[in-house]
Amino acid sequence: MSQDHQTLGEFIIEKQNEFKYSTGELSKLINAIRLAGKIVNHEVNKAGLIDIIGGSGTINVQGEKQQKLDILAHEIFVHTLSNREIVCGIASEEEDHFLPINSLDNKNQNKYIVLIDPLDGSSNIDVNVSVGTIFSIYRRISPIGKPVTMDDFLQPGNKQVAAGYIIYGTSTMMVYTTGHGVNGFTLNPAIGTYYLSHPNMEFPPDGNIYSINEGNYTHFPNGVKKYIKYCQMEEGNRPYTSRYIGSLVTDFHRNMIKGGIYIYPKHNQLGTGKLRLLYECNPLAFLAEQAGGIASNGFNRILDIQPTELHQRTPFFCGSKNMVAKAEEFMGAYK
Ligand code: AHM
Ligand code: MG
Repeated sequence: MSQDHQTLGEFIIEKQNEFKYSTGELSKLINAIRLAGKIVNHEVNKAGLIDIIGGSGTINVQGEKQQKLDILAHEIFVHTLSNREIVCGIASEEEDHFLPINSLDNKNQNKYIVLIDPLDGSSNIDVNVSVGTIFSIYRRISPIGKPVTMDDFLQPGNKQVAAGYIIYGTSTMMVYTTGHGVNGFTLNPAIGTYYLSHPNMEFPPDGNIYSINEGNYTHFPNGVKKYIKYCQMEEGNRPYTSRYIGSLVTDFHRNMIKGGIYIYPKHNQLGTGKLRLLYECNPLAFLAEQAGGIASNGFNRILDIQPTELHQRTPFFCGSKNMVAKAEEFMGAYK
């Protein structure tokens, strides 16, 4: 990446200046996520060495206890965000309850809360497949000066102020939106700086990739079964090609660049989807819409769902707008 490319730090400052009355709080928060992401990236990159320096539950050569990477990523994000005193609460896929953040000097004065999936797809780490961190930022609705409440976290996705992900892949990227389009930054690991590599990312309106775990076929709703057959039919630009990594951020990222649809439908035996509305679906839905795509539960817009619990799950249909619209058509026709 040449020096002509804008760095993420420069981009954040430039964008902050575009908001007339901005206090810089959101910029600081995104900066903290950028930093935590770099630390997690460093840990993820060492994953293959764990067998050499000591596996989970053992003591490594430095005498430190090894931790599972998803727990470690959770702790890195929570520490980085709470030490910098820029959020009033955090909810993580790795914790049952939300964490109120109160600092002694700055008692509950911060206005943002963060929801985070610290290391999504972590079962892929053992086989050296890309994983990601997903984050979602809201303005609190409870009064400043008081501890945060559950209602601050149970806001519909359409209230998000910012959302994004960090993908720890062949290269590490941070992709985020503050509601003005989607931009992607690639980390130059030699100097620890992210550069704007993917400005104004957009889902192509059509694509030829469908991403779904077809091993669960018998448990899928009829609409999804019929849609899969439609994807496989020879007509126009079909059959589509099937690509499923099983690492949500990675599947989403590829589909956004190439055009495609990701589906994690309701599992008939479980009665729900697998993915979490607050930590996974809402932030990716915000990004998808900002990139000209669609995110739905098969019938309705993800961002309009009123959450009732922190770890709520939902079916998820997300990607290129014409493809998701077609899948929704099948869902409606074969209930
Ligand atoms: P996780 O939060 O426990 O990592 O689970 C989420 C992951 C997603 O990254 C991925 O898309 C999905 O689970 C894969 O699930 P499955 O193995 O059932 O296809
Ligand atoms: Mg997850």
